[in-house]
Amino acid sequence: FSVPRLTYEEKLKLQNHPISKKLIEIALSKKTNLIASLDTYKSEEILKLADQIGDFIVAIKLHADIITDFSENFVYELKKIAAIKNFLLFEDRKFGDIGNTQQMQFNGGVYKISDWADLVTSHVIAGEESLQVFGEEIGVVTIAEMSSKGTLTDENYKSKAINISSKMSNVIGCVAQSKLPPSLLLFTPGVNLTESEDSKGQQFNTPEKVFSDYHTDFIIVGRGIYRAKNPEQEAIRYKEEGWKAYLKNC
Ligand code: S5P
Repeated sequence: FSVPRLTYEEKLKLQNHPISKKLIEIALSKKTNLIASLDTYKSEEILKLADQIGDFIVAIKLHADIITDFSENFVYELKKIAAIKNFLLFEDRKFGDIGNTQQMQFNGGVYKISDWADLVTSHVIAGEESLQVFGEEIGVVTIAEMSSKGTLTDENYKSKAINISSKMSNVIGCVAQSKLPPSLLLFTPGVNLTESEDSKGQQFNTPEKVFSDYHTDFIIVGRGIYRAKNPEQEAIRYKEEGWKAYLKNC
């Protein structure tokens, strides 16, 4: 897409969904475009990290099914920290089934995602109607393109996923590794300041690269923060690098 880079203020005017508005408002007020992916096993560890890094992020992304001791109390405590520190909760469920099954996975089971998540990820593999089941309150972020080596999300898949995403009023943006139409927010994982890959197919870029080349809106950082000796210090570093890269490229 040969579109000019928009500022967050300009992007805010294009948003119709309360969650996308909220995300951009948080970004502007805290001067951060960082989403921390806290992919750790223990709820206590996630709560501790959330408290340490909450001031420097727009959202915490979780994989609820990684957590060994997931509980209603954990959700309660995490929501408390999110309210105090002003960030959103993003469940990276990557739904990928027919609408009826996705609806049950979204509302039921152990995690009751619809009770607490502000945002969820979903594949678009099952087509447009499968996304309707998430309703209008949650911000849906579709997976248009993956960061890993050999992913099947080629240009054809990606453009179809983007087309569907643009049509759906509950979809606020996409996970991708390239530019999107300006009405969709771009979330880019695979961001790391020191590593270029892992041993399991992940490919990393720097914040500068994803802002200059992809015009991303939000960087998603996992191991770069939660695996660091000092996660708070690294969250500050990614926050500053991400904001600097945004200002330089807008
Ligand atoms: O294409 C993708 C999509 C996602 S949501 N590539 C990804 O890496 N992710 C997620 O982002 C992945 O599931 C993980 O939670 C996070 C990246 O973590 P990191 O440790 O590699 O930074």
